[in-house]
Amino acid sequence: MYRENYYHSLQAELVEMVADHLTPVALRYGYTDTPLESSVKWRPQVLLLGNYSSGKSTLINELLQAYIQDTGQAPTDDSFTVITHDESESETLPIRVTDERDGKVLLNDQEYPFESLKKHGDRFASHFRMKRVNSPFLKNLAIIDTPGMHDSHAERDRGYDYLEVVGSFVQMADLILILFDPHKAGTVRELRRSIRETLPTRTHEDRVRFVLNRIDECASLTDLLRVYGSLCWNLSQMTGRKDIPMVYLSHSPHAAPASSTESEDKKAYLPYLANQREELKNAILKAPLHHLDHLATFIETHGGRLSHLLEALISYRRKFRMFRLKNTLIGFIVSLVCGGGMSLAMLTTEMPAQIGEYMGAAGLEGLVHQALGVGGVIALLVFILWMVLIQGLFAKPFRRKLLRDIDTLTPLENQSRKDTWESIRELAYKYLEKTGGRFPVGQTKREHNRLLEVCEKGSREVREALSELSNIKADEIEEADASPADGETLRTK
Ligand SMILES: Nc1nc2c(ncn2[C@@H]2O[C@H](COP(=O)(O)OP(=O)(O)OP(=O)(O)O)[C@@H](O)[C@H]2O)c(=O)[nH]1
Ligand SMILES: [Mg+2]
Repeated sequence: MYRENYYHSLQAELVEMVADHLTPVALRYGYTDTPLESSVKWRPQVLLLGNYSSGKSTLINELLQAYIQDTGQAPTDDSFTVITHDESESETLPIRVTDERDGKVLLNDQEYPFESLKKHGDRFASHFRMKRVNSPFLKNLAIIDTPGMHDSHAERDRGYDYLEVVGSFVQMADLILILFDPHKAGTVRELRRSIRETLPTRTHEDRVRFVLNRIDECASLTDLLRVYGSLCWNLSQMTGRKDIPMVYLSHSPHAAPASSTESEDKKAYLPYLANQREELKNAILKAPLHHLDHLATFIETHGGRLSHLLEALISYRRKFRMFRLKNTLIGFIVSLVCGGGMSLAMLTTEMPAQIGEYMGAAGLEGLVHQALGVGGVIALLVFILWMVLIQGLFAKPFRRKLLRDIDTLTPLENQSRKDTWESIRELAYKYLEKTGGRFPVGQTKREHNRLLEVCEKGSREVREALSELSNIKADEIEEADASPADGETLRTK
């Protein structure tokens, strides 16, 4: 209970951190259209991806201990189904689907984090749904079943951009299981593209688990090793990693057809591998911890990007201020030269004639004053003219040049700076173009300082709280049944 309370309190504070410090900045500078916290405020999500008939739905039914998702050898399901807990229904009743909601409702309900998926259109909405189930397994997490991936499908067949949709779910998910089966161990085109193009850009490796499912269908241990080797080779091609990722070997004892004694003998290896299904279940049950980790990374990533964006905007204004300062100085010198030139011209043309008329010292002094006065007025006029016309005339090409060389606004000394800049470069350009570079820079500086503070101090303390949480053992659960007071979990807010 203590652990659970600690978890919920930490999650609430992280979401609050996003809502209070990141979202207002993100909305103001066009970084997002919807509040950032809307995609992370919900419960932990486990996403199941894989080729068709790899056993995704069978695994879900096994976890929930009820037939919730349809299964079958042919491609069975072409929907994204969110399966979540129904707290209102007693868990003592038989496990079943207690409530179903269609995509249109889900995409418009603020309670859920799917608002940002509206961009995928109506065809996607009609392939999106939610099932609420009274299974205790779902108490702290939601599972998302997805349409199996194919070789034959082109994007237009589905009516929506499948890879984009998968990308959006991948971004939201706290744990992603990718299932393969021995018949198509990493050879399905859509799955290859998802792993190659979608996963690396939208998530972190530690949130992805690879599963070779249906291993009971390998004819022998040799066959299994051959399939495993070929899957690892395909994975290394898709992920670009040299090391072999951990692959769970799993099968569903309930789904396997009754086999003949001869093939049973060949599969004598199976009992040694059966426990990996258990490990898989345990990994899924740890999704809440991944969720907190995901939230912390979410804050670091988006906070880092936003502060980089603000830094570039402030640098733009600094460069422009330097330009104006230089230009003002030049204008000042030019007006001094003009005024001085005028005074000199007056003195040199008037003085010889006046001296010829034997002017007195007072007359000479008056002439000098007059020349200086006229020179001063001329200097002032030239300066005003310079500031109003010439400054404006030079400012436009300077602003255009700054936008053209937008990469010079920020130092890109390492790969991580290059990556964050790449993700907000376009945004910085659009914002500067839209505002013409005129925005309240004082406010931007304050926001930038606050973001740095939240991201650096906040993320350090979040990590500390996370490691504290993972150290709380199950047997301590009962010891302290008290929730930490609000604001105690994290010191920074
Ligand atoms: N032998 C064996 N059969 C399995 C196993 N897991 C699932 N199956 C069978 O494989 C078929 C496909 O399983 P599903 O769970 O429907 O697969 P899916 O990945 O959900 O397929 P789509 O919804 O079409 O993407 C079903 O007939 C299952 O009974 C397994 O571990 N071993
Ligand atoms: Mg299915």
